[in-house]
Amino acid sequence: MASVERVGLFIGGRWENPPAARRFETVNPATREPLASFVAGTAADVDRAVTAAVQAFPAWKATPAPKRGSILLNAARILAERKERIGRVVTREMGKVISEGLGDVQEGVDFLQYMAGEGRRLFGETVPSELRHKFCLTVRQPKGVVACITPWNFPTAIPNWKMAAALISGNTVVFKPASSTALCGTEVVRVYEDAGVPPGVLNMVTGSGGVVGEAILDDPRVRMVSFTGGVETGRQVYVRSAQTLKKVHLELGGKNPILLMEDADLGLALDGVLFGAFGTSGQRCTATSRLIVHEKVYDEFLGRLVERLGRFTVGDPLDLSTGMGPVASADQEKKILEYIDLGRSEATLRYGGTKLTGGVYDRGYFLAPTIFETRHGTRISKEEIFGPVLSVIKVGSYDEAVRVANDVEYGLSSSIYTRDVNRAFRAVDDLEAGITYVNAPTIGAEVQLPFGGVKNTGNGGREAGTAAIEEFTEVKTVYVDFSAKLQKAQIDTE
Ligand code: UN1
Repeated sequence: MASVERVGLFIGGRWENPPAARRFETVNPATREPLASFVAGTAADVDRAVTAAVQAFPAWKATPAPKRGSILLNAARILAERKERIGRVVTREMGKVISEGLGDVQEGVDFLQYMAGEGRRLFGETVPSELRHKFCLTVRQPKGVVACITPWNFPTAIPNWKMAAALISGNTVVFKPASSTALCGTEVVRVYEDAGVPPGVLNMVTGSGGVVGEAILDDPRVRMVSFTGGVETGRQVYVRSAQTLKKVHLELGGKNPILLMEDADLGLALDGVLFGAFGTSGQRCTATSRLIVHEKVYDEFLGRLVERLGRFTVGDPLDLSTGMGPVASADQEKKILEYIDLGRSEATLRYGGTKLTGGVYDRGYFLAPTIFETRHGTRISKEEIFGPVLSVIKVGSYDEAVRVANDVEYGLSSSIYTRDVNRAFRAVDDLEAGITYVNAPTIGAEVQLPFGGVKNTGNGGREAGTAAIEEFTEVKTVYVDFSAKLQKAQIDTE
């Protein structure tokens, strides 16, 4: 432990590194080398972080939103300057290939720039009154202290999504990054600190969900929690937050389909399926985990897909020629291999299905990209695996494809490949998902549009775009009566 960087908690603008604190380390999933060590925060640490956020709130709320925006613009610039270095930290700590590590950071830069501009909007509404000489409008106000609890799969992008939206809205933040990517979370916090976010406005407490997460959820001073992660944890976050009547924003799982129709451009679809299913080793909420293929092109497409996978490289994620890196952790590897075993018993393995061994593979958590041919209804075709495992399902028609696509508990992203414009627009209507792509895979959301899903993917919220502002603000309704007399709504009806 001596050789790795020792990161502290960030509370009230100070990095705290109590020598006696319990600590944990993050590990490079490609090599199992330790990267950095972190404080395993306690309930008392959370209490101090929330107190710091409460104390910083009035001044931050009173800071004009365009001024808050200029601080976020500084953060965007600093993050862009550090993109190469932090992109490598993403790859080393989480395992996604370097082009995607850089993309993770870029998504934060984009979002900070976008949210900086929101500082000059934060629009309310003006609405006519039913009475004379009365003016009605709404303004957006911050909620107070909000908590951002983020996952390991987009370890810099998602903290930026949540924190930039929270901060431009005038909230103060307690941030708990995923434990396995705490260095990425730390890098983001350092950017905000260097950009001039005042002490106490952003606080980071590292540590476990069971200790730090629960202390955050139980604190009545935290008015909102924004959580991205698995559906089971999301459900626990929701239930636990009910005690303090927090607003809960949840982004949970997906079982995202590509519908491949018989008239599709198969070459285009091939690139899309490979990127959608095996990008980030399939560890995106938006990953393509189901390929629903029209029977007329099924054999041809599957043959081409398997042939392409034969030339797909798995290996060192820092190497620019690598197609897919390791999965993110030993836990991930174990869970995915269990699903692969299940798949062998209930479906036909068409490609991969193994842990890779020998050479660099023995140092990390490397799995082969895996394809199962299956009928709709098997567990691998319906449950979120969160790994490089694609279920391929044959259908006889567009209507059957939609029925299969919709018959899962999730509804985050979806896609159709077709050249028929009518069918493309019908899919936009028919697919039960928060996002539908036409002739593009299920991944690749842009920050200026709302992001989120239906059914068990969440509880109705959206992040990114202006939707994020709605999530992180309260609406205040203002009535200004300039008639100089008492006017009674609903009673003075003449
Ligand atoms: C996630 O998988 O949790 O659309 C977020 C995408 C990325 C964001 C994914 N821009 O795949």
